[in-house]
Amino acid sequence: EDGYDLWLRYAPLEPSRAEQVREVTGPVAIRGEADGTVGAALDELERGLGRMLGDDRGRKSITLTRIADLSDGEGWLADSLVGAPEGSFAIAADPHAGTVIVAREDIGLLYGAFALLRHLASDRPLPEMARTYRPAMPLRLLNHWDNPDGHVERGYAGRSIFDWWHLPEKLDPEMIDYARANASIGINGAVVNNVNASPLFLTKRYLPKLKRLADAWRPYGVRLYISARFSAPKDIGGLDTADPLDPAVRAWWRDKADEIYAQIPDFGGFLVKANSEGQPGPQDYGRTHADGANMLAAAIGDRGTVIWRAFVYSAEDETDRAKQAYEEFVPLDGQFANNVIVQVKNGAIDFQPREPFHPIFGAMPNTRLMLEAQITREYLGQASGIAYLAPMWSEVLDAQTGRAGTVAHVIAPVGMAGVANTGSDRNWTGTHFDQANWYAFGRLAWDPSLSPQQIAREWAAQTFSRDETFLGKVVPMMLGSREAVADYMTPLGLAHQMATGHHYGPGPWVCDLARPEWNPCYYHAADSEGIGFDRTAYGSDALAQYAPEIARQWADPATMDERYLLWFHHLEWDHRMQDGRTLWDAMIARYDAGVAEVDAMAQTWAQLAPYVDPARHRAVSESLAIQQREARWWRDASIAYWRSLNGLPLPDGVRVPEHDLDYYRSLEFPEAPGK
Ligand code: BDP
Repeated sequence: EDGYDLWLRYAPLEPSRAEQVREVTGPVAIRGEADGTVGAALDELERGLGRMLGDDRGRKSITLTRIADLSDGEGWLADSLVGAPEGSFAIAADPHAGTVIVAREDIGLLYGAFALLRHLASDRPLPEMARTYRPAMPLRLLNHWDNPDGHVERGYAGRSIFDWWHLPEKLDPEMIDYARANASIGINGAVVNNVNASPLFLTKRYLPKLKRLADAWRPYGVRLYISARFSAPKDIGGLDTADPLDPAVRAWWRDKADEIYAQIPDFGGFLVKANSEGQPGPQDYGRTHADGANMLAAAIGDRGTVIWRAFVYSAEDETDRAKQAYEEFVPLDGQFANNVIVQVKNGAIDFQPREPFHPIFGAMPNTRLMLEAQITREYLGQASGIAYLAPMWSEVLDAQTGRAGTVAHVIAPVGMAGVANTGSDRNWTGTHFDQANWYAFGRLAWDPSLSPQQIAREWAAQTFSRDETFLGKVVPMMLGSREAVADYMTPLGLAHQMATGHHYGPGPWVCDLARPEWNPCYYHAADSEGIGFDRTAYGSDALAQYAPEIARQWADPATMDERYLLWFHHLEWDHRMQDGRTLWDAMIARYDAGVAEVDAMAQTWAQLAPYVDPARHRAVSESLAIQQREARWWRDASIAYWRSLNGLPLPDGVRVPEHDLDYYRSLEFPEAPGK
């Protein structure tokens, strides 16, 4: 086993499970046409059932049928799909005929085939399978930060999976397996290039390459999008401006959109990072984000969507970085065209191990908002160890905005995007457990009410083993892994303590970079007296961007969720925590809890050798050994640095950092992937 098959391994079922399954399965039949998407569904069922059941497919049958192909008397099968969103499907158990998958669109039949296989491959009781399945939100996208030269920004799984060099003639078979994997979890679009966008993707030379991919993915319901460089009319169009109000610029984008749609009729649209971290944008011409987005939206018309990112902060702006996106975007609420979506990161800084939800959610009721999460682990250990991210995403999705329900509710009419963690590594994601993050992202985008526990369980059952003992140990291990990372890196609401540039390892001592908000010191604000970023009314007042009831709760360290403590408060080292301990003692306890959790994960995994093939077992063990070392390094370096400021003794019995601070400061990692 090398991990290539992801969660679509379809390992043979144990005899007892196979016998139960054969009571509800059998030969596969399709009513009506079986090309394209439905053909893919049939192929997948053949592959999956063949591997799980062997030649004996069961005593009943599996029938795929579009609503339009139902016969008289079968209407009841479609009742639950009336008004259901695109992609919905139902699985029905008919005591005589066996299992029926019904959908309005072909893509629903493909999703239904995958859901059926997932259910059979998991350890769930079979009768639970018969119900209606509806996606909670229409757009469930991956954002690839891949460059034309094959480098993946913040990618830790090798080179890009997209071979722009050899497209359009050569289509790697991986491109089909990629689409299958996405379809299996309901992902229905992919932005194929980095938000720090090369204008190449808008050139005539690239169009056939893009078309080849779009054609290959169409049967799987994966629409192709590109990141568009705002200055393209200048870069490649021969114009001397990219001003969004300039008629020549507007015409250039309209022609460009027409050119793309002529080749790719279901092209998804443009994703734009504008006026952020040096990227060009409408503000270069004194125009607003709305002016820029609406200009592109006019070019695309009702054929697709412009997704405009809200990840902005500026070098000149002295305002708390956490406040800047809200300040720039909320005043524009209601000014964006209908086919513009504003894509907002889960938190107000940047994909940290823990951030409170972004205050924009709920604050722009007249704008279509989409959530951006990061699947690749830029700030959570990158390519080592285990950090299962579903608990982090659920924390945000379930957060009450105090204005418009939960974040999941706010984004339900629009969607979710995840910065992909795929690469050329044989197992796609660098580590085997990072496959779970790709999987969990898709599952949560389909249904944010799924619990991280359920997702971990079904992923682990399909990926490794259905054995009850195995699942009983691996699932809790996954569930605790992200909290462990938050604890040993940035406990109690600390953020952005990672070393400069590559973000690998600790750098709390970094204070002298050109832009204040690039420095870890800016975020921890620690000195001999205390630590934390004061975002209360006495500090930056970022709290005021939240709904009053939430701001009130978080304004008081005695009532707030202490996991966000130092995000909002600057406190003395001897501040009393809710349980009576001092802040210093509590911080050390969290660092130690993180290290202990990683040790426990390694021990648990060692016990699971009997359930996992040797190659994957060893790979995970080695990865966990790296994480054990990194957890100690983070803890020790951080504690050594805080002690250099506060001079406090370590609580009794607490381990002294292995090295002195100078040692940790001197470490360099030229081999860590740069940007
Ligand atoms: C940060 C990354 C940077 C991205 C940026 C973004 O460090 O590489 O370009 O976000 O999202 O997390 O635009």
